[in-house]
Amino acid sequence: MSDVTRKRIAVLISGRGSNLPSLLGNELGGDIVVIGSNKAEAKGLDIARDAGIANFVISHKDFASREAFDAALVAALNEYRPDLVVLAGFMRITTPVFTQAFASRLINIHPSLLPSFPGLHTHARALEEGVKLHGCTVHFVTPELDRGPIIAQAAVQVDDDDTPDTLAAKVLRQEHQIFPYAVRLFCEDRLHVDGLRVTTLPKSIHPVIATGAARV
Ligand code: NHR
Ligand code: GAR
Repeated sequence: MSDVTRKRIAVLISGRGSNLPSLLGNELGGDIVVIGSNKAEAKGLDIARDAGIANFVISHKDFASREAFDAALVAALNEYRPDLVVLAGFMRITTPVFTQAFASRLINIHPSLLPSFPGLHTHARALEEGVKLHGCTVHFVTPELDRGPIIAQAAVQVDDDDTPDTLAAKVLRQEHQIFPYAVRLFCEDRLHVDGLRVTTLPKSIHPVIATGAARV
């Protein structure tokens, strides 16, 4: 894909950044131009530094309201002109100040099979509820928490001896498969959203190639 069509991707994290290696190590049809965190101690920032990717920290603790924090985050991200903003283990609930700024170009990975288990502590809750299948979801972010249109999901089996930690590890392996896949579909302009339903358009011939072929 030519540089003109490659998307500029911004990623937000809060912790280890366990999804970053899979995003950095797969062809996304776009480039990660910046990685931001709301926590200065986030280990994922080291991954950004090691990869030579621009990075920033904006601590939510420095702001009096969620809206003020979100406005600062929007301003910081906009400096990098992102086509897509990816929440990859970002742990702050955002307000409409944030979701409207990046509407239709904001996605999140959530560690459950949504709409089951929105919010936090998903693995412990899945075990408590006794579900036999658990998993992860990549979805567009809307103002309503963990309720946006679903792009991709993967399921794992819950075994009798699973603990929240073993389940989290199993789910993470799936996250590393579906997250780059979903980002790539977005970057290739192949996602069509109709209400809560996302359908995947077939890979189209690049317009430049199509024009060239027509001239032959
Ligand atoms: N913002 C909106 N508007 N909509 C979504 O769907 C969002 C979002 C922001 C983050 C990620 C989400 C997840 O995948 C996400 C989706 C944080 C919390 C939370 O309760 C819940 C869900 C998600 C992220 N955070 C606490 C808060 O008060 C702080 C917890 C902490 O710092 O550890 O913001 O799970
Ligand atoms: C992943 O399981 C991701 O789905 C989840 O955090 C893990 C990554 O965290 N995201 C959320 O729970 C969002 N609220 P890490 O970056 O610390 O490895």
